[in-house]
Amino acid sequence: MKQVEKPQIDPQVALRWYKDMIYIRTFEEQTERSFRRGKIGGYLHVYTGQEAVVTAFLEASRPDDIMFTGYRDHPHPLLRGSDPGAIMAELYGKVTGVCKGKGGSMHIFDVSRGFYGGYGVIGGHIPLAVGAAYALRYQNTDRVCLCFFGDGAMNSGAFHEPINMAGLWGHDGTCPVVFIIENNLYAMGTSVKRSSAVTNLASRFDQYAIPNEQVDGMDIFAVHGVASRAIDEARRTGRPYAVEALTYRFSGHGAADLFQPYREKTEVESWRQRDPIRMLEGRLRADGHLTDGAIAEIQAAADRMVEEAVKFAEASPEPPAEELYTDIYADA
Ligand SMILES: Cc1ncc(C[n+]2csc(CCOP(=O)(O)OP(=O)(O)O)c2C)c(N)n1
Ligand SMILES: [Mg+2]
Repeated sequence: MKQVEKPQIDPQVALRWYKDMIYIRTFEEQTERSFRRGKIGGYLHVYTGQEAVVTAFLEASRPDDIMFTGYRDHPHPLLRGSDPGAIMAELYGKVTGVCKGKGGSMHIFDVSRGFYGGYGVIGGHIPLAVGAAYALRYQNTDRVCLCFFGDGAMNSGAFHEPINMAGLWGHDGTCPVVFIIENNLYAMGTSVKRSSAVTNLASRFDQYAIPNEQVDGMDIFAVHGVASRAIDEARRTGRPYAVEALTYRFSGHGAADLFQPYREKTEVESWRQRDPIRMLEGRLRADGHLTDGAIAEIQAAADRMVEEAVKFAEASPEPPAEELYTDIYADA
């Protein structure tokens, strides 16, 4: 892996990252509790462990840039400012949800924040993101598209066709998309080693003429450095760029994956030593920018926001039956 420079970041900015990561982890931990209490139905996949990736990429992007991801999709809109109550209500299937309770955990969508979903079909959003990136240039803007996906998605057919087109359109400067591979080592219970002929996933983009690099996905400073470079490059040139973030998920694949027979507890423990939140916390503490008191306050503020979101979701009504017939067809 290429060593990245660690620029001196303004401590106020690093503190904001810290608060953001605490916020999204607290939200995710609450969703797991709500799922176990039967309040959230269907599927639930949380982002715990991977926080540095989305936080750094969103920090490096502009608010008018757009993004797509798979089904670990709660943090993206939350960090772009979507109302946490509306996101929680969506998971609860309530009418006040950001998609009126019809999407659920895997299909969050908030176009007002540039968030184009939230997809349950593995790799299915990659062609959409490539098309959207093309549209951004076609409309003469300098906005870019961020497309997050997992290591498993790279072995789907839906990966190769759009990546080829992105590389091709990139020759003309008409595809400003940044592909963010979140390599958390597993696709459900299957490890990268057991499923990928080439395990340096970034290098696969060489075949499509797309510049690429790997980064330590647990170190937010490193991710932010690479993210800034990749996004600036895509914006400036209109060409795609790929970043493989080496990360890890601390929870099971989904809420039903309790026993995790495909990995050793010691492996999870050793990755927890590199928890992205604790790593940033350690650095901020060592530099004198964070005290025990401040940590407790930040956690309490996140707890309050999430508690409010739960109260709102619980108090909200179910969608009425007529809602089954709305939002089915787009108005031409
Ligand atoms: C087209 C398709 N095939 C299979 C599945 C079943 N499936 C759900 S999650 C998953 C693994 C995806 O792993 P990865 O892309 O690494 O994402 P992660 O869960 O690690 O974030 C699979 C195969 C699916 N949802 N869609
Ligand atoms: Mg994975």
